[in-house]
Amino acid sequence: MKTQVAIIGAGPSGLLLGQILSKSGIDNVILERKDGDYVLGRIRAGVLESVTVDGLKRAGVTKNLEAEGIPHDGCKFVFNGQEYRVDFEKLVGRHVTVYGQTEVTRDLMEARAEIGATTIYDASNVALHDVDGAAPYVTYEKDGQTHRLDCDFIAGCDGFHGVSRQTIPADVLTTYERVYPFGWLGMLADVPPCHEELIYGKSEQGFYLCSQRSKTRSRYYLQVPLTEKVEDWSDERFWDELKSRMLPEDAKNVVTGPSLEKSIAPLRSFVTEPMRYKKLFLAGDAAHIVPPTGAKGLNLAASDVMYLADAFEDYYHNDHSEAGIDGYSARCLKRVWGAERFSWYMTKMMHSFTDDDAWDAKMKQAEFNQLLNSEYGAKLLAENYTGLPY
Ligand code: RFL
Ligand code: PHB
Repeated sequence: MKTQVAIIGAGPSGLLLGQILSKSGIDNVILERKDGDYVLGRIRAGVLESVTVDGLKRAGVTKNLEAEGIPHDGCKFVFNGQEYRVDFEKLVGRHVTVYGQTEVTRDLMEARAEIGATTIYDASNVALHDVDGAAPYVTYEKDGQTHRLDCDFIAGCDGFHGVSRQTIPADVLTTYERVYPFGWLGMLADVPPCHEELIYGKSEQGFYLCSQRSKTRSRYYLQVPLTEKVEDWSDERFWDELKSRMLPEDAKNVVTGPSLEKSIAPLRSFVTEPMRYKKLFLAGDAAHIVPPTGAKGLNLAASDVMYLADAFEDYYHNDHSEAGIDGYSARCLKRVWGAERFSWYMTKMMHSFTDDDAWDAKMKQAEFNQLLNSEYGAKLLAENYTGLPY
């Protein structure tokens, strides 16, 4: 088989890239190691910046988003008993859209099926070859047979544990990493949200987040030690712990019900530079990870993909111009580092670390006071949360 762009991974990065390229007349094939239902079963992001909405518009996949996405003009912070609403619209004239990653992925999968573009699910042992030569190709196994996909370029959209980044010689890459000493226990339930906007909270027992997917579906998170096991968290224990961390006036609005999903995610900051090696381009979680506190992971994936689509469009529609391709990594990394800083700052301010001392506690309070007391502080948070310039 031969294509112009081989895409590794059918997460949001790979599917969005594939759809934009197909709309632009650039042939592409996606290779995914899991099946479609597995990919859809991963419960992850819920907050879209306008750059992500623009990416979905560019891909022509906004019908459901327009009907079901909920614009949020602000969110609430609760810090050791004090509360503050960040009014995005008033402060920076922008909003975010609440719409789940599961729904984004489903919409992109359906749109890809409609145009008849090729996605090969259950592709095992995907291996990238000759990425530093003129004729790269990918091999994979499916139904007991080895197949070969020849291509001009490879887009590594295969997440943090994928094969693409590992294909790049170690001496070419520089990586930067912070691992946090706690995780987030997430729970999804078909109950109405406790508040019309998201609540990011820090209490004595740790961080909590009240998020939502729709008027009838809620997503909640609790900071937990990495030693916690999800089996030890009955629904009852989860609800009790959540309510005990919240302000009493918010806790009384929590509607409880059986969980649809519960899982623990570790928190990590990670960046690899550069994001391109010869014919291979990394996008999304394959190149960088942010802790979820800033709601940035999916949004960074979308901006990488838009830059990469620009680069391929420049190449294929502009006489094989390599300007976009050559500028890809630097263009992405500028935005990536901005989002890394914001996610790291939000994570530090809103979580209790086991080695926090009295000094750290005072610093966190002083950071929060900047939101309460300074319009500039609040504006900076609103600008970062709703999305840095694209
Ligand atoms: P994904 O989603 O990991 O998809 C990669 C795909 O590649 C496949 N794959 C391979 N395929 C073939 N061969 C191989 N060798 C392969 N290895 C892997 C995988 O099966 C998979 O299908 O990466 P992608 O597409 O870059 O998308 C990134 C986002 O998923 C991620 O950044 C966000 O979910 C992060 N995130 C959030 N981001 C936001 O913007 N807003 C949020 O509110 C938000 N909340 C979250 C989050 C992530 C979370 N977790 C679980 C880490 C909340 C949580 C709890
Ligand atoms: C979510 O709804 O899953 C969500 C929302 C905001 C975040 C992280 C996760 O910061």
